Amino acid sequence: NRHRSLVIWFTGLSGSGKSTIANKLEKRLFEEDINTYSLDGDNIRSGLNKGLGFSREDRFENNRRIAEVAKLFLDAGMVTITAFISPLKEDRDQAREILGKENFLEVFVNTPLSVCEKRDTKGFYKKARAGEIDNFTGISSPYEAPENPDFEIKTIEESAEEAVERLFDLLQQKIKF
Ligand code: GGZ
Repeated sequence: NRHRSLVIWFTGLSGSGKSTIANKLEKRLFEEDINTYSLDGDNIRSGLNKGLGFSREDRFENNRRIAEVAKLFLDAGMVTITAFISPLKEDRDQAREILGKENFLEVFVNTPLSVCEKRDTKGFYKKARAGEIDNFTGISSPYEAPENPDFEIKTIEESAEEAVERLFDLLQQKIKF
């Protein structure tokens, strides 16, 4: 079951649903025998990028290294999913440049800040509002929404399952030889 490689670059606020959707997508691709791998905070910020925080410079370096690692996976023939906030247009553009625009699919998980804050699954927003976390995206650090994403998911209008099916349909065309 041969296929092209591709990087599916998710962007969205903390709590927007990136990981949930990325995990379901990974499962869906795996079921179709597509070689896939996900990069996320659990396997990148805890290892390769341990020591990087959330300042402008550290986020830049976090995103740059993620793009470089994704490039290696791309060379290895994988359909690679990245699930990081990647809040700045400049950093996402750099990732697109590193990977080559034909290999890069920007997916905007568009959940309003008010909804992410209301969910507050990890209690981060509450802490950020209380000033207990600095540079928190959406509260005390900017999030620049993509103006022209390759794919957009509005999680208040669409379930994760529906979004994954829609995305999978697009990917089938993108990755077939
Ligand atoms: C944003 C933070 C922060 C600050 C810790 N700002 O909901 P989470 O917990 O699991 O996802 C967030 C994650 C963001 O890391 P990324 O590598 O995706 O960010 S970036 O692309 O901007 O480099 C959140 C947690 O880390 N977290 N402090 N200050 N998110």
